[in-house]
Amino acid sequence: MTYEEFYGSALPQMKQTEQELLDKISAYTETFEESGVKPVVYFCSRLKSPESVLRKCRVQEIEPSVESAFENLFDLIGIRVVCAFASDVYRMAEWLRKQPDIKIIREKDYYAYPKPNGYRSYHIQLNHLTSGMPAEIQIRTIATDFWATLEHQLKYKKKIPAERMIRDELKRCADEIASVDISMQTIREIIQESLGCSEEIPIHSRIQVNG
Ligand code: 0O2
Repeated sequence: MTYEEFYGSALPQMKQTEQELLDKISAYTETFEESGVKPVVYFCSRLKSPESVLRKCRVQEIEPSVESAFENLFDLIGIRVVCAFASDVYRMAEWLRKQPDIKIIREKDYYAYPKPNGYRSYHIQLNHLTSGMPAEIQIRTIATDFWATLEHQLKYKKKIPAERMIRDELKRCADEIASVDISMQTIREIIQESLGCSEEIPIHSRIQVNG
């Protein structure tokens, strides 16, 4: 099924909302240009594929239709922002909360409180007030994005006998990566302190390595 067939007349507005959110994030990154700091390494977006919507409807045991998807799912429009350091993730979330054309519906801090499989990311579900459309922004560090991208490729593979061992290994990798992420953040803070500028957002206390 094509996107046009599934989303019908809602598709142009979805694309416009997606673009407006991308433009906002682009404007955010530009505010740092003069300082030479690059808190956002890259960002991207996607409209949820019809197959993925129907799969999620099945999992959530809701009617598998576009109407029900718009009522129940917030990530039909999805933006992913990949940041350099952990503190950049929280700074970005704080900035989003201040935006007048966005109403935050729900925040899920899988960065500080990872999923049991080791997944770490900060999810913000919002309503774009100009279009009235829901969207989800996922914010993570480049380190946790590396893990999530590879794990996403692996998790839809067919069931295999060593599944348990692979799950444990992936979790171990996620925790090692999280540990490196914290070390990189610490190095950054030491450098900043020695230069006389410190982070405004204390994050160490919020992050669990072994979630
Ligand atoms: P796609 O691109 O949609 O086809 P949310 O309700 O969104 O805050 P929740 O409750 O975990 O988070 O929902 P869900 O549906 O499990 O996940 C939504 C999206 O979050 C996923 O989209 C992924 O992008 C990401 N995600 C959540 N959990 C994991 C995970 O364990 N591993 C990875 N790699 N990504 C995850 P879809 O549906 O996978 O893809």
